[in-house]
Amino acid sequence: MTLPVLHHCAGARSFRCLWAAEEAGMEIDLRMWAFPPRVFAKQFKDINPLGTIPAWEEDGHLLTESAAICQRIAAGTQLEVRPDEPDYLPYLNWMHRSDATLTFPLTIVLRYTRLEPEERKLPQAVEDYKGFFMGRAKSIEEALSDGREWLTAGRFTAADICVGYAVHLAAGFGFDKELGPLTQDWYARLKARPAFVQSVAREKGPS
Ligand SMILES: N[C@@H](CCC(=O)N[C@@H](CS)C(=O)NCC(=O)O)C(=O)O
Repeated sequence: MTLPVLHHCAGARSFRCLWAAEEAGMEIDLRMWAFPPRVFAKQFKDINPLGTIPAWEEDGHLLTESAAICQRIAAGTQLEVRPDEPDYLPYLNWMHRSDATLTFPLTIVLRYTRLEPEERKLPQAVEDYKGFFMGRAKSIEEALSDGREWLTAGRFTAADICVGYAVHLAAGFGFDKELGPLTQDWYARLKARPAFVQSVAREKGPS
């Protein structure tokens, strides 16, 4: 049997997929690349012409959207919220919000703090897009304000993984400390999950 292949860079959005696979107990063929592969491994474009991470190969198909890959991994497990469940629609919305609305502003922060050379750094863009993220992240605090432990369906799902990664990325810039208390507690619960810890260890590789 050929395992699905996950192309991953440590800390990149593909972490969602690695973590989801660990949570689901799904065996994958993990291939690590230096970030960004567009620069460090030109041959990566032969796998994913977009040059982006993640890339997921399965049954002759290529998936390049981290949330879609998580949705695929979650299918048939407790990580998915099925269409016949009451929280199916909020689940879908969180899955898409996780990248399009929450991760996007952080990529501007990442680019103009860490990836560009000194002369191309843009403090104004960093401040503005941090503001975008912080404003949009209030939706997480609001969702948790009724005492719920996880975002949807009364259990941990792929929505927690996908949105959790955005908060994890924000934490890399120290923004987590400025998030609401419920969001901070939820993020602490996410980081304490054995599959999260295992995924961090796995992306680091054998020590
Ligand atoms: N919407 C896509 C975005 C993929 C994406 O832009 N990935 C980033 C890494 S987190 C990337 O590959 N950036 C490097 C580049 O564009 O060269 C997803 O959710 O997977």
